[in-house]
Amino acid sequence: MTVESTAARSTSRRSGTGGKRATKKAASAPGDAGSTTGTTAKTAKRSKPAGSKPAKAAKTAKPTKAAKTAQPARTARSAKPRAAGQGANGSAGPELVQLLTPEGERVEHPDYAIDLSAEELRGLYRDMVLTRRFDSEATSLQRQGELGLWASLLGQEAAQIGSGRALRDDDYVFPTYREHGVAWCRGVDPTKLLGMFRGVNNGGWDPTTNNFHLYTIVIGSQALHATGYAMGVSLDGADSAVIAYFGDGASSQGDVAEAFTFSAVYNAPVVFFCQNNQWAISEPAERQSRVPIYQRAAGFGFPGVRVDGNDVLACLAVTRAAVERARSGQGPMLVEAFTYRMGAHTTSDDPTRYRRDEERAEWEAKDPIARLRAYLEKDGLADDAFFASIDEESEAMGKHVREAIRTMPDPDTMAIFENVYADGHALVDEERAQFAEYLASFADSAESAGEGR
Ligand SMILES: Cc1ncc(C[n+]2csc(CCOP(=O)(O)OP(=O)(O)O)c2C)c(N)n1
Ligand SMILES: [Mg+2]
Repeated sequence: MTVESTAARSTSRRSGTGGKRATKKAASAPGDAGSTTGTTAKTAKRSKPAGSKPAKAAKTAKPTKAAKTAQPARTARSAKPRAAGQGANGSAGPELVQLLTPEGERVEHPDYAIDLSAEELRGLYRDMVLTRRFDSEATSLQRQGELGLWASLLGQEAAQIGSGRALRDDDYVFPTYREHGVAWCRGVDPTKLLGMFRGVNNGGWDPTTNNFHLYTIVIGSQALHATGYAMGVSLDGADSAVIAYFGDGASSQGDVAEAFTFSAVYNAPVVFFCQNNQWAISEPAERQSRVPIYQRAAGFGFPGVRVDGNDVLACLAVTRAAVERARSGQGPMLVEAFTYRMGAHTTSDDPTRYRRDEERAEWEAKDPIARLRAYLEKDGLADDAFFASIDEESEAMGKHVREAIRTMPDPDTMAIFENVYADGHALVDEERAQFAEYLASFADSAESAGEGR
């Protein structure tokens, strides 16, 4: 019995046979501030009360000969760190919210119910397949020299589509640089995501059109932007929710801790959606936190929950509950989507330098798309014609992306000096003039080279 295939309290069920919508349980399900869906309170050890007699200090004991001659022990850390890669496949724990097992079996969770029509389920499948196709096309385009860099989301489709489809149009999203699936759900033209990675613009879309902010490279900073925005939403008296995406590595950033503090204190309607893909480039997640990331929320005074990030239904149900909670004035919530980055960090990274090959193979068995497909097939929710039509659409998507990148206009070279200051700046003007002069010097040499021929 694996953790991934069994939620201890879950029972098998077919889709459409009942179950309240997750949102109805939102008020109580995700827990009151300070609680988690896990069982941490029971396991927390009490520290000694202040003033109690300290244990004999180690320094009073005479050192043994062996101790004197031994190399200094690696005792600086309270717990021995595991080697990089170990633990990346670590157990997600019994607290993992799951509604679809890796084998495609539908299971129930007492706090997070969801009841989707066959059409909605097929829609989620389509979203994930097209997102993956777009992503793999972009990786290929980088290899062909069309993009400077690409950050693949391979393996994280369920976390992004599930959470993205839980949002309303008036909600606002603050992504990292990897949220291509969320962008798809927001209706951002996928080809617009490529501009920054090609180096021809600083973003490529208007964030106000789809309430999808520009990609953010400064790790964790968007958690603060989201919190400030959510505080503004509250002040406006609106009932929109805000969602901030970030990774396991970002959870160590001060910005994220500050965002947690401010959002809790101001009861801001923000959902923190952490995709724990188990790696921050070459640093494994166990080097970011000694407790599961979702449990950190309790210390800030709001609930956290760990969801199977490769289960699109669970991600949808949990995020729906979290955004409904935020809209109804109950403040922030942390969702930790336990998933895996099947590809490299970016196309500049070589993961074979720091992680085991078997790891990826183990996670391929939990593939988010394969598991939804297995469920659709087993339960007769989609037929061959449907899957064939998605394959066709996927091919068309690939073609569209390739054509778009090859016809993407290069920016004016001098555009780099635009949009630095709203009202201009003397120093930027000086640099612009110097650069123009520098470029002009090439024109002279090109002319003289031509004369000499
Ligand atoms: C403030 C800051 N520090 C360092 C970096 C370099 N950097 C880029 S991605 C990354 C790792 C992020 O890992 P994680 O938050 O887990 O997100 P993932 O890429 O795994 O989705 C780092 C350290 C950065 N962009 N910004
Ligand atoms: Mg990560």
